[in-house]
Amino acid sequence: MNIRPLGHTLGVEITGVDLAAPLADADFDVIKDAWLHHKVAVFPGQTLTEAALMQFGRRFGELEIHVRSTYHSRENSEVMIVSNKKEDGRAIGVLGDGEAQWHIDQSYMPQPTFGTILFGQEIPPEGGDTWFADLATAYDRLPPVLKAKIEGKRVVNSVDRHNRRDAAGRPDLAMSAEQLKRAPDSPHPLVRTHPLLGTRAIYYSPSHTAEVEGLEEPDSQALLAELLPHMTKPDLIYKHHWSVGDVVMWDNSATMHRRDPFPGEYSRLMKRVSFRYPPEHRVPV
Ligand SMILES: O=C(O)CCC(=O)C(=O)O
Ligand SMILES: [Fe+2]
Repeated sequence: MNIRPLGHTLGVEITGVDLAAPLADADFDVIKDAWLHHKVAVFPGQTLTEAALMQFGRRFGELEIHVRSTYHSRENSEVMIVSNKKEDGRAIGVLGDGEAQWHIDQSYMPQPTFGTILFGQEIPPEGGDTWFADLATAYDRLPPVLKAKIEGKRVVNSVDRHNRRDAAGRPDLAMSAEQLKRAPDSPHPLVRTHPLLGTRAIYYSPSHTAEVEGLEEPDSQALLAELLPHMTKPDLIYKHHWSVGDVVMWDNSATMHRRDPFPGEYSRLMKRVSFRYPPEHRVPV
């Protein structure tokens, strides 16, 4: 295996490994360690069936069944389709060809997801880049006054409010009452401690964080607006330009991500699994 850092503070490229083949424990440990310490890991040139993708994901933890069940793969409910492709006039995947704004995956769940693994199966020639921001380094670098201001604060994350706000003309975002029951408004700490590393990171998901608890609405929005520029400084970003066969995985305890739009005449097809924290670490602290 060859391991090469990609960004200033986050991102690592790992080559010389076939993720579809059974991974020796020692190789898996090297991969997990590199991923955790660099927050985003990129594995170019992979060929993965859904079964192989699930098998790789399961090495890290129990696979999550995404609440947006409309976009589960037809073969495996653990696999989510992220795509603009249509079959019989119906979207087979979530997100279409539009922008996906900054967010932390499933931060709106009572027990958010740990890592997300995305496999690029069909990639447009332009657009659709995925940007990652390092929220642990962002936290470390906050001005002391702002750090003190957010210490001990909690936020409410709400996919329902996100859907209502952003779903105009986006039928892919709509969720049923049944799905919303699994994803009720969820309070979480605004600064979280990484369950395995002990490091701290800002835990603000711009798409999903509706308010800071205990603050009047204008103060709540002002605090979140004050934080955001510290989370998106250019040297905290790794931007991934996709090639077919790329596997990219990220740690939702220490990063957020967004995706560029791409021209709708091209097809983009990604297969996605995500995995849960160990049982004792499922609720962020
Ligand atoms: O389409 C992408 O590149 C990212 C999609 C995304 O946000 C996700 O899979 O969680
Ligand atoms: Fe995401």
